[in-house]
Amino acid sequence: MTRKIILDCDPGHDDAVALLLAMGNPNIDLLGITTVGGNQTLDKVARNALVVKEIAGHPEIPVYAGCDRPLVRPVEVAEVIHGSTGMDVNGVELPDPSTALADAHAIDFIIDTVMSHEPGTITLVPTGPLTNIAMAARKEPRIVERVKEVVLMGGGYHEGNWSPVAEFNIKIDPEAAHIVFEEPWPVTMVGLDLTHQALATAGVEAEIKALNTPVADFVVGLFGFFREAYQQNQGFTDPPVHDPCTVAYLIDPSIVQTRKAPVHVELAGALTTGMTVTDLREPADDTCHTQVATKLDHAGFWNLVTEALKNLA
Ligand SMILES: [Ca+2]
Repeated sequence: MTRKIILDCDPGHDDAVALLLAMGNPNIDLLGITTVGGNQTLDKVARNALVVKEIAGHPEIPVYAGCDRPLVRPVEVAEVIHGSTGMDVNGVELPDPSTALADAHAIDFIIDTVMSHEPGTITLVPTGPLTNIAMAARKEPRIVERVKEVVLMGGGYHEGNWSPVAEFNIKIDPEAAHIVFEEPWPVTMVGLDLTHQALATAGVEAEIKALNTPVADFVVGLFGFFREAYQQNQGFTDPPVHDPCTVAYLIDPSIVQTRKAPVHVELAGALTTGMTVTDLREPADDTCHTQVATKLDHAGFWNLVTEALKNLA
């Protein structure tokens, strides 16, 4: 069954891989790409999205720019992880995009798409701060009951990366995350507990390199920069490639195990602002509309990514 999705992202090395997986897998219908200020400023991540679809050979997919800052808090970018462009690569020259941004705001594209399709057919896949999604839900509240589900990369029930207990996407716009988690649509939190299992090991990289295509070279270049950044800043040997885990879950849910649990975002913590406080006490109440990703099938995940890259070649 083909899944119609909107990928709301801030590319971003792992966002780029999520986009490639979505464009290269036949079971995903990527209706549009919306961008949000996050890993880098909005102008940079929006341009990066244009570059990724160019490399993927899918210039027809529209890219919409969205919010350039969090709802309440000041702009904060992750330059130490993603570089000055937001998508720095090692050893590859990136093309200039031949397409321009679509002439509408990301929030309006999200609303118009959800309202013009049958209820329960559109899945939102945010892999950046949740600013656009929260704003869309506030501007047109009827999208909440029409969206099939929200499958987001962000948060974590035991792990943090932008603070001891908070993940970047949630930490920099916790008010937006609060809105998204509190609305009654089904939400799957693909957090750090899961994505830290999605390591781009030397073996994974060798397999992708062996594809010997421009798309594969791009991904190897992404991994090169990302690996060094994670070694220098986060104490990892291999970089965790967070964002495509969301798309992989939609393609094949057996690759990402989940469990139902209430999640609430801390907004007023002295030490814990942006924490996704997850109640893992069993059983979850029947009204619980949130679940968290727990365990990744590493081989199955990377197999999906590699197959998608083959399809894009
Ligand atoms: Ca991202």
